[in-house]
This record gives sequence, structure tokens and C-alpha cells, in this order.
Amino acid sequence: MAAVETETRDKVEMAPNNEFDALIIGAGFSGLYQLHKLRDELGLSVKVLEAGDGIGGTWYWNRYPGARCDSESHSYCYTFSKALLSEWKWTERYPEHPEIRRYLNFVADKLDLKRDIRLGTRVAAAHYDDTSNRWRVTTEAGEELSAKYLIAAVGCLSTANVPKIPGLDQFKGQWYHTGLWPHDGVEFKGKRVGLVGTGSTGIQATPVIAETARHLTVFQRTANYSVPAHNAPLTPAFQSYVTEKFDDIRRTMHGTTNGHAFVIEDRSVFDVSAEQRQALYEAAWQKGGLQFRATFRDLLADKQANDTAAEFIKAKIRSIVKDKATAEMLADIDHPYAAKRPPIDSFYFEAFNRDNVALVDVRADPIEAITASGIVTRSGKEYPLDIIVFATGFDAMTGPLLRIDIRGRDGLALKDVWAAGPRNYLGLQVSGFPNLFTVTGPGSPSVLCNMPVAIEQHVEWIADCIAHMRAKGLERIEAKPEAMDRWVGEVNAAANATLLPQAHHSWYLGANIPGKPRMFMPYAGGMAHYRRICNDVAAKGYEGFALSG
Ligand code: NA7
Repeated sequence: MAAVETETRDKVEMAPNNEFDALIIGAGFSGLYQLHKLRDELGLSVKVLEAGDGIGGTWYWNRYPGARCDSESHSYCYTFSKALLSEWKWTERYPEHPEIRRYLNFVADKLDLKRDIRLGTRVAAAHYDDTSNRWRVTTEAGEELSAKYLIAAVGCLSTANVPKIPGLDQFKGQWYHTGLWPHDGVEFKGKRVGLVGTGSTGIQATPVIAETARHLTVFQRTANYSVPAHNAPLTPAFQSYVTEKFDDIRRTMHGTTNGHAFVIEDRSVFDVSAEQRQALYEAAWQKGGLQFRATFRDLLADKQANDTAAEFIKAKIRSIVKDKATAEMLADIDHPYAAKRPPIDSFYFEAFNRDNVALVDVRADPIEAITASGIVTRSGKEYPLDIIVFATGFDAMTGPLLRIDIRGRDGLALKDVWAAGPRNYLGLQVSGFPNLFTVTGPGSPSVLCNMPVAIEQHVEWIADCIAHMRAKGLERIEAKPEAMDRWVGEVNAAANATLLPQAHHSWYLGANIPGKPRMFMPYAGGMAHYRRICNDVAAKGYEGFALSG
């Protein structure tokens, strides 16, 4: 690799006037690997433009109390390099945010990536120039760069959603969004804290904030399922198992629907007796984690099957939470289990047994306004607060792309093409936007998959595609409109074959953002199946894409 590095460093330094072969937006898991592939394997001149002052993407911004990954650490990493795998050891079953940043910095240093990453550089616009076949990229600081290939590695959950509640600007205390958390932390000691939102984030943050806050009020709009994470330090025996068996683990990750290192059991809920089912759910609950979903194969396909898991979890909530009214509020869940992204937790429901934690149902009595001193609900009740924490999620999947002014051929704006919801081919390319690739874009498995698995597949497909173009002397690639139409149909059909669209308030559907078009965004047909489709498309000479010289 050293020889390649020297050669490419020279190339990059020679790149005149900010002109590159490829520009990558974002230095998270995707952007880092894409840089390595294009620069070190294909020998392109490449720059990564990153808004943050450090690398890490999602994990650069999400530093809220309790922030850790829901994927198990041994599967939440790159798998392309044996050297990286053998030199890194995770310490806990689920990595906490600082450990993930340390990991990504380790990778970036090991692959000497940082010299080609411009930090503190937010991309404002990217316009395609048909005459020169180049993307002209403008940063918020007004700098201009250009490249033949533009790769948006902007992440799926990187545009914080701060609800527009009247009066927020009047609030005399402090408020924070979990996805834009201050790097030096927040002191909750002695404070009355209000936390809005009970998705994965609110569920992770609640028990940790409760430990130090004088009082914590959790504002719940939609009650949520959660299964214990059972986080723990990894034993040396497990670490050795991961090192020795990584090829098998990787094979499992690549062979499953969701890219995790566990297999979904090939049995129906109704193949077993009620007692056996209860015992299997209990064993899965004791084991903990996202694997609970894998207890039966039909949990996301059959509502009656799903009801059995839903009832099991609701009974658990009622058994954990001592105050009956609070338990009922928490267990009053209106959607199938795992139809929204299923959280896992460390003592979330238990936190409501503390004297300093209260739950407020803002579905029954919505938040109406924020005053100088707290939150007021429609009934006129005021909750005095010193700190408000918005765990209110993200303008997911399309938000990070649409906040950039992206224009393709003839000035075509991406926001217009996507006015009724995202449309693309394989989640990778939009017709009218030549040589623009999106990593884990809408229309790909992305958030329904263990992210690094989805990312590696996309990054490698994009790199192979560019290598193919260079080998054949081709200059442009662009999704054909009819391929895009067909794929949008497949994304809808895949979602409709599951219970996922039944959670009508889910961010998978864009329903968490007022005014956002409702469309099921990720591809629900499974990662392994999707990988086969992408491989097949490439093997057929990039079927569905128009390639030209
Ligand atoms: P989520 O899963 O989008 O959760 C956001 C939560 O905030 C959810 O409970 C929302 O209720 C609630 N919310 C949003 N806006 C409001 C307003 N205006 N008032 C009251 N409550 C509100 O985001 P997370 O950060 O928890 O998780 C995102 C992903 O990160 C997660 O799925 C993992 O993949 C990692 P709602 O359900 O919309 O009624």
C-alpha cells in the first residue's frame, strides 16, 4: 500500500485549482471507506468535505448521555481489511460514542486518510455542468471545487429535527438537540430537565439523565417498545472468538436480511405452543438486543404473529413499572413491534420507578408552547424546566441531501425531482444527475440494516462502477428514468409486504417531519437480496444505467 500512497499523494498535491477526480461529502463510516477505495485502490485524486471539525459523521454529532450503538460492536465495523480487524478490540457489547470515534480515528490514521479530508467544510451547493461533465461544488464559506464524480456520503440521520414549538426563543433555560450535543457535555445536577421524544435516543438518554438531574420529565407522544440491551464488557474469550471466527461472522452478516451477526430463526410464531413461545421470548429478552426480532421469521410479516411479541413486551413493561398509570401510558403502544425502529435500552422502564422521573402523555395533551420557564401543554398545564432536551430525531434519509442545493442536468433541482418523495435507482443514482452517487441513499436497505454492512456494499459497488467506467473509457453514468420508476415500485412493494408501513408515524415514512411527503424510504427487501440485485445489475453491464463516453 505504501507505494500507492506515495503515488496518490503526488497526484492530489498536483490537483490544480481545487479540481479533483472525485469529491466525497461526509467523513463518517461511508466517506472514509469511499476515500480509501477511490484514492488508494483506483488512484483517483479525491477530497472529502466534512462539516464537522472532526471525523465520525453521526458519531461526531451524537454525544448525548447514553449514546451508544444498537448494533453489537463486533459487527459494527469495517470488514474489508484483515489488518484493521486484527488490530482493533472493542471493549463492550455495544460501543459507546467515544469508542466509535476512537475506532474511526484509528481507521483513518491507519489508512492515512486525514490528509485528504477538509474538516469544518459544509457543502452548500453542488451543480452539474453538462459541458465539462463536472460537478461544481460550493462550500458555505464560498469556496469552489469541482470533480467528475460526486459521492454523497452524508448519512441517513444527520439533519436534526428541532420541532417548531412557539416560544422556544423565549426559553430562559438551556435547550439542546441530542444530535447536536455540546462536546463538553451538559451538567444536569440540580436541574429540572424536560426530555421530549421516546425513540431510540430518548430511551437511551432517560436513565442516564435521571441519575444526575434533580427532576426529569419525559414527554411521550408515541409509546414505544424496547428490549433490554444487556450491555456488558466483552470478555477476552469473546474477543478471541471474534478474531478467530471473523470469516464465519462476516458470512452471517452478509447472508441475512439485516446485516447483523445473528440469524433469523426459520420458524413461525405458530409453529410452537403458547408455552414454548413464551419461553423463547423470555430467553430472547434475557439475551437482549435487536436479536429479539429474530426469535421468529414472521414477526414483521404477519400482524397476528407480531401481536404475540407485542403482548410479551407490554406485559414486561407492566411488570417493571410500579406506578400503574405510568405503566399503562408506557404500554399503550399503537403500532406493531419493530414497525418503527425498535429501541434497545439500559434500564429505561426501570427509570420510571425513580422518585425524580415523571412521564407526560403529550398525545393526550400536546405540547402547545414553550415559555420563559418551561413547557406548556394544551390543557394549560405548565412544566417548569431549567433544561429541555429534544430527542426528537432527524429529517431522515432525504434531509441531509436536500439541505444541499443539488442540481443536475439543465439546472434540474433534486428537491423538485423528490417533491413527492425520493425517487432513484437502487438507492444509488437519480436520473438527470450524472456521476452523482448516494451512499445508503433512500431506496437502499440502509437504516433497516446494520449500517457498516450496507455502507461497505455501496462503497464497493460505487468504486467497482467507477473502475469499470475507467477501464472502458466511459465518462458518464446515469440511472435511466424507466429503471428508476421500476425501482420505486419495488421499494414500495417490498415495504408493503411487511408490517413496516403500519407504523404511520414512523420516520421511515417521513411522517415525523411536518409537511414531508409520506413515502416508505428504505428498501425493505433485505440486505442479502439487495446485494444480489446490485451484483446482477453490474454483471449485466450496469443494466438500467446509461453509460456514455
Ligand atoms: P426518532 O426515532 O425519530 O424519535 C423521535 C421521538 O421524538 C419520537 O418519540 C417522536 O414522537 C418524538 N417527537 C418528535 N417531534 C415531537 C414533537 N413535536 N412533540 C413531541 N414529541 C416529538 O429519533 P431518535 O433520535 O430517537 O432515533 C433515530 C434513530 O437513531 C433510531 O431510529 C436509530 O436508528 C438511531 P413520534 O413517534 O413522532 O410521535
